[in-house]
Amino acid sequence: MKLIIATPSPFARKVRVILREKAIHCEEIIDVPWNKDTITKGLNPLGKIPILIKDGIEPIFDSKNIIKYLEQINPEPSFYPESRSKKLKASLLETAADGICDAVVLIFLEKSRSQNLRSKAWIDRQKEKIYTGTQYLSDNLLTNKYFVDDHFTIADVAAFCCLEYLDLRLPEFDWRNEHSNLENFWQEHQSRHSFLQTKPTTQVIEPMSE
Ligand SMILES: N[C@@H](CCC(=O)N[C@@H](CS)C(=O)NCC(=O)O)C(=O)O
Repeated sequence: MKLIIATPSPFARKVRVILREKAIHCEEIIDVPWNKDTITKGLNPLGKIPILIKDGIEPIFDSKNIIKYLEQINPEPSFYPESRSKKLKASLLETAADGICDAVVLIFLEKSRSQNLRSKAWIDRQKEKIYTGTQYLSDNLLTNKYFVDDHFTIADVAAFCCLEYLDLRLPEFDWRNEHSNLENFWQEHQSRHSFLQTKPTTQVIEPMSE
């Protein structure tokens, strides 16, 4: 089994964390999906990572689909709660954390365009999503150790990956100071092996043609 990743990607990181937590061996292949020679072509019609490649089945793209598949082939430990309402809560939190990351990616790309083409209104629109999304995470965590129930779920994985992605790409947003409960959550989980082994790092990407 192979997983195509990019080293900064919070979406790939969610999958990488789950692989480690479930002790599933999987080779990780590093790609730069923004570059012309990306290996995503022919594997994901959307040209995005992460993509899981396994003999005998078609490539699985999108982190949520990959994690669902990993849950099927290796159910323990499970990252989605049993109860319908808690499962929904965990999924909503995952989507909020992913959505924050989507907005961060859009700002990063906008800032990589030449100065005269950048839209401040567009950047501000994405920042608003980041702030309201982070507020949502904070409001749902309260002073708990885990987002849902008393278990480590996909919500915790997605939120943690999201927060460290903010550190990497939007360090000017001081979420630790704004939301002390998220900072406590980060402190609580930051020494987990699956997180330490998958810390995000930047990649050099080709300049985009205007
Ligand atoms: N919803 C997707 C998002 C994946 C995504 O946005 N990946 C980015 C890297 S962080 C990508 O490959 N972008 C390349 C592109 O949009 O061309 C998931 O959860 O897997």
